[in-house]
Amino acid sequence: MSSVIESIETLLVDLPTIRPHKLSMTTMACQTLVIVRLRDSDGIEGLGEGTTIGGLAYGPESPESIKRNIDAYLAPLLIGQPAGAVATLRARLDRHARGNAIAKSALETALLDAQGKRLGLPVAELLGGVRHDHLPVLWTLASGDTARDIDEAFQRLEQRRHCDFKLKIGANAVDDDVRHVAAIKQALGERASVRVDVNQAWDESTAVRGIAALQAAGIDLIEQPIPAREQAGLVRLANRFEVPMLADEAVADARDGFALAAAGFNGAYALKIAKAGGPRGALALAQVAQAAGIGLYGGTLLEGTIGTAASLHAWATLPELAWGSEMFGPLLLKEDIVAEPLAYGEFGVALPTGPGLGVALDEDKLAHFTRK
Ligand code: MUC
Ligand code: MG
Repeated sequence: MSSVIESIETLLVDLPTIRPHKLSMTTMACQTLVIVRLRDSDGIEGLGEGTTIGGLAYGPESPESIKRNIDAYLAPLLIGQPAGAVATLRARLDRHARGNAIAKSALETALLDAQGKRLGLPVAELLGGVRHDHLPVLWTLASGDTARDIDEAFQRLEQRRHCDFKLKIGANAVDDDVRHVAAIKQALGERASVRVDVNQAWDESTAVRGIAALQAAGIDLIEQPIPAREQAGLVRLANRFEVPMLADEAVADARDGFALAAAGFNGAYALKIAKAGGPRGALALAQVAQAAGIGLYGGTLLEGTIGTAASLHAWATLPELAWGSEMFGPLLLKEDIVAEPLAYGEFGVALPTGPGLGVALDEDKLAHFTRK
């Protein structure tokens, strides 16, 4: 008889960050991962991760709601079902539960990991096949201190870890933010690409002023300057400036991507498995973007190794990431819960090999960092 899903366990895992990470809406000193352990009747275990930023500061799902909603509503929809029917099971989750994209992403990841292990194939092979086994990864400078950010950037360049940098702005007055960004760009010069993420903090007129100054300072990409729902405003900004706009919170899945492209947006899209309800949904958005001639960027919600690996397996199948990726989440964490870390180097990261995600848990560390 074919394998069925026997149990789904969810764990809240609190990990300290290497330094405070300042975004427009919150400052993180710790990251909470929701780890999913899905066990099938043939003894195979699938791992998944659902992670967000700053409790409820980033979006409508918190780590606690992700865990609770999986336990109470989503897991019961999967228990007893055929384990390998990933597409059917994922559709079942959408039919019976609205929203909760991060929780669904964690479960889809666990289903894919288990199925890959069952078939002896990496998740990327289940998603269409590997086109790139080393992906570019930028670093986010967000210590809140200009001199410390410049030091950090030079360190990363010297280590050949990262050569593109994203700066988190929007928490301070625009003029202060522009001064901070321009100082970093001036210090790095042509050695690095410098981009900013405003995380929705500006209104449109503030954005016009801020973006004009950032463009003049040589910034390469402006991420989500205005609120997610102001799609018309984002289209206006994209058409007004030469420096491209990167839509992040404004574009979660393929439908959002279609609407924004149809409205005349000509920037780039940040793909995130967490926004799209899993790797498959993120790739569906990628296909819409490709059809519309919109460039892609591999995004993160600062996941740990499991969520980052799941994203890498998806991005590895794409023909091109015009803006690279930001799959650095594990590097922001002081501690990890996996046996082998991802292999970062040469300004990127290697796609993990081995069946499924290619990631194994370190049970001692997991037990130590799991919330009691
Ligand atoms: C975001 O909005 O892009 C990605 C990198 C980072 O530092 O925060 C995230 C979220
Ligand atoms: Mg962003």
